[in-house]
Amino acid sequence: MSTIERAEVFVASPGRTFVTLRITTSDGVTGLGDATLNGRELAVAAYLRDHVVPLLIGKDPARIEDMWQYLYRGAYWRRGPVTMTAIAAVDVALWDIKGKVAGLPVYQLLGGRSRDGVMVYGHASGADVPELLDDVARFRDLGYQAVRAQAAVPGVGTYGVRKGTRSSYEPASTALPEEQPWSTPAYLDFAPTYLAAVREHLGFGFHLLHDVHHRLTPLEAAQFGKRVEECRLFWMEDPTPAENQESFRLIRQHTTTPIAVGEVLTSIWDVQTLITEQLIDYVRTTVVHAGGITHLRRIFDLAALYQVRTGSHGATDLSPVTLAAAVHVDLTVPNFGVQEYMEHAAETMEVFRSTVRFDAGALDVADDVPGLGVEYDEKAAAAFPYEPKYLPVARRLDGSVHDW
Ligand code: KDG
Ligand code: MG
Repeated sequence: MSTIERAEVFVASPGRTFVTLRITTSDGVTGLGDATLNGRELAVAAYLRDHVVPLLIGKDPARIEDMWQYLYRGAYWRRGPVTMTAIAAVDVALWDIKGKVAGLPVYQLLGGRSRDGVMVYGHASGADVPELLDDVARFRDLGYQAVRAQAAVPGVGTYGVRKGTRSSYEPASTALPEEQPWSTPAYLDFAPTYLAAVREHLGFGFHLLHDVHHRLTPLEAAQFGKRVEECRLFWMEDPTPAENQESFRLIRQHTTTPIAVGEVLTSIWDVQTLITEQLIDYVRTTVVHAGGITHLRRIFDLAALYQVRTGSHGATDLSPVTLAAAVHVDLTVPNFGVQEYMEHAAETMEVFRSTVRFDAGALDVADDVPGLGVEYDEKAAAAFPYEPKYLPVARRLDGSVHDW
């Protein structure tokens, strides 16, 4: 029997920080898992190195389900982003190994293709409305069928707006969190106007998305959703902090704007009420933060029963390993909605050699590459030592901390 011989945890910052788990079997087969938790990376690296890697050695890499149960149920402390990200890294690495052993891409092991490609949405942003309109048009020209739009609120600014010519608005450039001002009234006055401007100038021939980043109360979110109904958004994302699921009942009673939630939720129990009460339209849980392919599929299957579609988180803090795993899952599930996609920095792609390809607004993987189709170049990674970076923190104009 093949056994797990080695499990290594790599922490490097090629463009931004990634934590990567590589499992090697006694037959010399390797599998990769992403273990990146933005701004709290070393907590997961320690959880893996100190508490999980010793449990893996000598185990059968083929028993993916049993390993998941062992790491989840076998530990007294359950759920939460650190635990679920660590379990995800092991789970995804084992799926990668299973695919390589079988000589099949992971999507074949999950039941095969349900679609030819995975529709993605890109991130358009602007320091003002004309800049935002140009950026949305640029994404349309690149072939995107779905675009998220965020503009800086005058006098306040908004997280999610790209700086300069960088392809991403993250990570923050400082070693300590940047503090950004926030004003809900200013946002509520401005955001509906630029979403309307996007439709007025660029039409309805593509899906338009918007991320509220958990910043509103349920009533404010209901008002916002109502105001933007004529823009026919694909979704309004994270209108209120997701830990209070009852909020969504109130929002639902007032607006038909579709709702997407779940990028910070990490288990099927965290989304159970949202899904079974049909309080959301899209579930944004991801491979990396929600326990890997094994657990994410359970969430997506539950969602399918309630006509909730998938819309996995996919910003650049999710490594190319997660992006590949997401595409394999998205290709197979019946209730796929959309996949978030931000191009990784060139330095990131020097370290992660990925076979995932973008074409005509969709991502796909090669049919003849076994496993996930991503390799980690340890030597290239050595040129990018770990650099701590944090997400910004929002403060209201009176100085108090606001929700992320
Ligand atoms: O780690 C948080 C980031 O990924 C953040 O940008 C996520 O709101 C986000 C999104 O929708 O991608
Ligand atoms: Mg978001």
